[in-house]
Amino acid sequence: MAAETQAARVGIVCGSRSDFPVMEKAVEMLGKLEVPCELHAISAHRAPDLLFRFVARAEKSGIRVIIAGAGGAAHLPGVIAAKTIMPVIGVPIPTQIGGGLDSLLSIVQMPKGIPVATVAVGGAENAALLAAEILALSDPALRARLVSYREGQTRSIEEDESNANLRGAG
Ligand code: RP5
Repeated sequence: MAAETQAARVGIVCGSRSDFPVMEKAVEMLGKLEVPCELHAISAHRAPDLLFRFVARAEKSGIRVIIAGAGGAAHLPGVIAAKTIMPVIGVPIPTQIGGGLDSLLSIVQMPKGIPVATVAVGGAENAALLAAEILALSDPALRARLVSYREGQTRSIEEDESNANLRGAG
């Protein structure tokens, strides 16, 4: 499923359509930052050839970072990372086991040699922000949008009514 019509710079893959509610948060965040992306559901164990085709195509297209979400014995991010030099960010999907502890450990405990940068369980927004930060290293306009995003979130906390008595305090 293409989330944008412009050439994608971030490829988002998850193991099942049941992961979409989590991974769509990454699509939304990248949209806010004006980073084109595309979202796919490709199981690493049920459709490995299709997954490899996706990675090979991503290598040749404008995709520069991959976000991969999976639940349970979550091998998808590691398998993708094994097939590409592009940075891969793993999103552990919440499950019935310890709220997603199985997914978290499966993704974060990559054996040496093939890294996967892992965010919190369900942390698709942070995966998108990290992907944008990687792209921003060579994109000053995107860097400026990230700075503005951070300023906005700081401002919304400072302006929260619960902090009214701290305004102007040294
Ligand atoms: C993993 O198994 C997927 O990433 C998903 O989180 C989990 C369950 O998949 P479905 O049974 O919903 O297709 O491969």
